[in-house]
Amino acid sequence: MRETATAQPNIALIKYWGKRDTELNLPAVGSISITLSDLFTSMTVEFEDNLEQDELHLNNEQNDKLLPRLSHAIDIAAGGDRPRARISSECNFPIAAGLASSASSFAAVVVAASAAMGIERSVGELANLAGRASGSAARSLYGGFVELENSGDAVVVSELLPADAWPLDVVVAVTETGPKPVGSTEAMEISRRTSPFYERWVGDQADDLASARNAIAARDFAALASVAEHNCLKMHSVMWSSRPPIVYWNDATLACLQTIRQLQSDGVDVFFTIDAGPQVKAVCDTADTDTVETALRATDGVRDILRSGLGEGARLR
Ligand code: 2P0
Repeated sequence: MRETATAQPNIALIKYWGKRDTELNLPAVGSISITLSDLFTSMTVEFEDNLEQDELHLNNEQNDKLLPRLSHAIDIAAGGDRPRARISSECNFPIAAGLASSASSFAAVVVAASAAMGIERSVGELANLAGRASGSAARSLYGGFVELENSGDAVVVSELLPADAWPLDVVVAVTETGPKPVGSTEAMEISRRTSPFYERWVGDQADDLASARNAIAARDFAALASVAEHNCLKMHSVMWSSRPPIVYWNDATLACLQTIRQLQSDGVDVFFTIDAGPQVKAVCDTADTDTVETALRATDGVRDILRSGLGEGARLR
């Protein structure tokens, strides 16, 4: 009745923003991501008949704030009539700041809870359960380059290319360490209801997915850079044009984009992407990682740098 699973966050290159079914948490658009190797969340789930309610310890401290969503994820994996669970989590990077901590947490908790209940499930089934807890978590069940297809009543997630087939690095410029002003779940609904660009965003996603899929198959860095930056800025345009506006960026976010533009004009293979937070993720050729890190470290307002390669999907430890 006790199992531990580990999962890494993933960074979307073609973004998920908006839901077509909030009840089942089904995304309105497909997405393509890369799973990281060096940032991780480990989750231990222990079911205990004598426990009155679920308990969560995050990095050895009791945490009641994240407990409701994790309890819900365990209900999804183990059923609502399950015994109560003692959950303990370790995470080696800042949570709730747009670093995809929810993806790795929910992927790991669904794998650990299923195993602790003795239920054997395929990776595809686990991805669907993780996705019901948090859309982006479905992608962290797989390693390398991952596509989530949005079709029917379930999501279909698959590996486009394994991590070692095209070694890229991600340099994260941390520009703010506190929690974000509005969570993605709520922000997506605001965008769906109010942004005049939302329908166009959903309608154009298939083209961006096809471009990214082709670029990944051909390992064409320039093509992937072009569609990933375009898709990211389009998602943020939807956010900015929502009412109230959803603006996750700060001064340093924009300064990092300028640094990356300069690196690109110096011939460095690097592109940016930004999620529901102010951090900038620079994706680069592994030969250029030190150059990218040095430039981002020297950028005004950058507080910290995290580096990662590409890694594998969620698994039992
Ligand atoms: C993504 N994001 O594709 C996009 C890009 C943020 C910006 O998926 O409501 O935590 O739990 O399904 O997965 C963040 O949203 O949202 C996200 P829910 P989730 O990575």
